[in-house]
Amino acid sequence: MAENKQLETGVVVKSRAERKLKKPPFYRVLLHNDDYTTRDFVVEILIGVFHKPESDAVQIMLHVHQNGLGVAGIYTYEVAEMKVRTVEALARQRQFPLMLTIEPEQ
Ligand code: TYC
Repeated sequence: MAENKQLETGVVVKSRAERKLKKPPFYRVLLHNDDYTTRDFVVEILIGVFHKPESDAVQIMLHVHQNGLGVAGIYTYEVAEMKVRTVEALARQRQFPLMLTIEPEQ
């Protein structure tokens, strides 16, 4: 890692390289609509994997169904990745083509 620079004032600043290397701390997990995954399954994973209350889960599912895309949750990259893998595994067991993606929050 690049070394921090100490100015004559005693103020420590990060190098441009170090600032640029830093990844955004939070990522959105996006749910994508499709014609085959059941509404019940989407609500089930929003409750079971994304820990949404049932009323929120139904709202998110309907939003995705109507708009094509929606946010299932916001997490650090590692947690977001694990949620996606978990849901993909559950969806494939049920033969659903459900798709999820991850994007930086800012
Ligand atoms: N469009 C699906 C249906 O009518 C429901 C659905 C909602 C599927 C959200 C995927 O991410 C999704 N059965």
